[in-house]
Amino acid sequence: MRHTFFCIDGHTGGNPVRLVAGGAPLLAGASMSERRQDFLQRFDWIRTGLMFEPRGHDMMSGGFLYPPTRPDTDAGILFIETSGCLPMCGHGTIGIVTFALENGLISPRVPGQLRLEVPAGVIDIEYETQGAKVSFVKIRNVASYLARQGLVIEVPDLGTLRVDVAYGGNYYAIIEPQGAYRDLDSLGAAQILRFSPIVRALVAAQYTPVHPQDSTICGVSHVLWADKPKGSGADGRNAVFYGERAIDRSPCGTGTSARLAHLQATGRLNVGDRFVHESFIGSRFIGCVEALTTLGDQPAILPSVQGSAIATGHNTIWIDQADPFWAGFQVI
Ligand code: PYC
Repeated sequence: MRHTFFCIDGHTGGNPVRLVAGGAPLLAGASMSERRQDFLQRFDWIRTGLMFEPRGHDMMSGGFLYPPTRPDTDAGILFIETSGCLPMCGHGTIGIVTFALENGLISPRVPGQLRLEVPAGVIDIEYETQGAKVSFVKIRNVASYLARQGLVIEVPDLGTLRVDVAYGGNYYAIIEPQGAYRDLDSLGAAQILRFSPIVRALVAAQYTPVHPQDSTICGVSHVLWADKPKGSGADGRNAVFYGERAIDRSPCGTGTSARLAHLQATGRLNVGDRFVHESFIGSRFIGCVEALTTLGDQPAILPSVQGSAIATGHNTIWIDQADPFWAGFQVI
C-alpha cells in the first residue's frame, strides 16, 4: 500500500524543516499533548518513514498542522523528528509558520499574529511579511525554567563536567565552558557527536526532570554546549545535540529558551534583556526574557525567540510498503 505525503521542505537557520501539508493522520485526543501520545502509539511509522533515511537524514525535522482543540487558538502543530515527537520545537515552528503563511495554509484572525497549540502548551506568534514572503517569526514560547543546577558527571576521555538542566519546551543538559570543555571550536563537531550521548546518559542516571504540569514531558533529551559569541553583535553561541547523531544547525529555539531561563535564574539576564544566540554554523536567533512567571511552584520566565526560515521546494513523498525500507532506517 502506498501513502502519499505532500510536503514543503526548507530550513530555519540551516536546520531542516519538512512541513507535511497533506497526508496527516486523523488523531484522537482533547489536546495536542494527547494527540501526540496517540500519534506515537498508532502512527510512528509516518515519523520514521519521513524523517529517517532514505527519505530523511539524521537532522531531519518537521511537523503537521492540525485544527486546534481549543477555541482560543488558530491551529495546532504536531512536531516530528528523528528522536520522536518533541513537545515543542522552535526552529520547526518558525519554519512551519513561514511555509504555512507563504502558501495560504493558515489564515490568521489578526494579520501579523497567530496563537498556536503545541504539545507543550500554547504559544503566541508575531510575524512580518515583505510581499509574499515572511521576513521573520517571533515565538512567545512556553514557560521555561532552570530545573537543576550543579550535577557533576565524569565523562570518559573528556573529564569532569558540571551540568545544569533547564526547560524551554524540551529539557536540556547545559554545559558551559569549564576545565574539560574549553569551547565549541576546540571540541569540534565529531567530539560533540561522540560525547553528547554519553553526557545525556550520565545525566539521566542522576536526574529525571518532569514537567510540573504535564508528566508526559520528562527526561533530558537535548545537550546544549554553551559558548561565548563568535560574530559581532551576538551574545552567545551554542551547539545543541539531539536524537542519535544530530547537531542543530540553527541556534535552537527551545534550547535558546532554556538558556534564557538558565541565564536569568543565575543572575546574568533580566526581564527585557535581549540575547542574540548563534548556532554552530553562525545562523542567529534573537532571544528575549519577556516576563517572569511560575510553572507549578517553580520560578520561571516567558521567553521569546525570533528567527526566519526559507522554503526550498515542494516534495511529494511516497511511503510504499513494497519498499523494504518503507519505515526508514538509521545508521548509528
Ligand atoms: O529549535 O527547538 C528547536 C529544536 C529542537 C531540536 C532541534 N531544534
